[in-house]
Amino acid sequence: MKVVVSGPLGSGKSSYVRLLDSKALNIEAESKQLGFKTTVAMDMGMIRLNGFDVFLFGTPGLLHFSVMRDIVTSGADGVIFIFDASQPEKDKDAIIILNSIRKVLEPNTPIVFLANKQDIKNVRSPEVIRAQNSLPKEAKIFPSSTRTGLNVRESLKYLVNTIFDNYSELLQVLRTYQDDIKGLAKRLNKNKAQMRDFLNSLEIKRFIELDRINQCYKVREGLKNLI
Ligand SMILES: Nc1nc2c(ncn2[C@@H]2O[C@H](COP(=O)(O)OP(=O)(O)OP(=O)(O)O)[C@@H](O)[C@H]2O)c(=O)[nH]1
Ligand SMILES: [Mg+2]
Repeated sequence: MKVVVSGPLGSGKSSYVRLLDSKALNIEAESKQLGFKTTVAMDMGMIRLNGFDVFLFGTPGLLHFSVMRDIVTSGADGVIFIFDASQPEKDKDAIIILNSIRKVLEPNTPIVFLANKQDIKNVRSPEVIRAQNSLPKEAKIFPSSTRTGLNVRESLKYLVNTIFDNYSELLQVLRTYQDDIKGLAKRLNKNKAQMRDFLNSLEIKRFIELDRINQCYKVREGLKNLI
């Protein structure tokens, strides 16, 4: 499963990925203009939840890295979107980035928001960020700190559970047809080429294990809601 961590410059995306995977890779560079290090390509990390691999990809924060942001975002199963609660002036860029990644995401891809840097005194609460950015009332916004770890794991678990809930109906169908790919194709109304792409993408997401020789697959164990 692919989770993308996005948000404006310096909001804490790389810190989020690094907290969940201490071996995470960050392709960053010192910016002469900014005077500090910024992600120029992406962050990459991996975390195992219930024996299930979740791949974390952090996007670059600079507005003009939009091509790279779109590449990193493509194919995401869910998004953690980080607002910098300490710097309202970054919200304008945040919304530009949010709108641009939404164009790349499949419709209904879940997005969980963070109101980050809550370790700093008097920063904005999730409700203030919701109001100031017209986020829908049903959007989940965690108060977080990628410095202390507040709600870092919790927000990822919440997102992964939402992704599982969205897939649960499909997973049920997949379990029924494990030894009958033709039956599955009929049920889903897909032709041979569509089935190949579909099963390959489920394998990449680690939802199934494909047995190409025997033309069957197995839904992986551990695909359940996280506690
Ligand atoms: N106080 C505080 N500082 C934070 C927190 N998270 C990150 N920072 C600081 O904010 C700066 C940027 O953090 P990064 O994790 O690199 O942010 P980023 O979103 O990856 O930044 P870009 O890749 O440049 O867009 C660093 O100096 C961090 O130490 C937080 O929760 N609280
Ligand atoms: Mg970064």
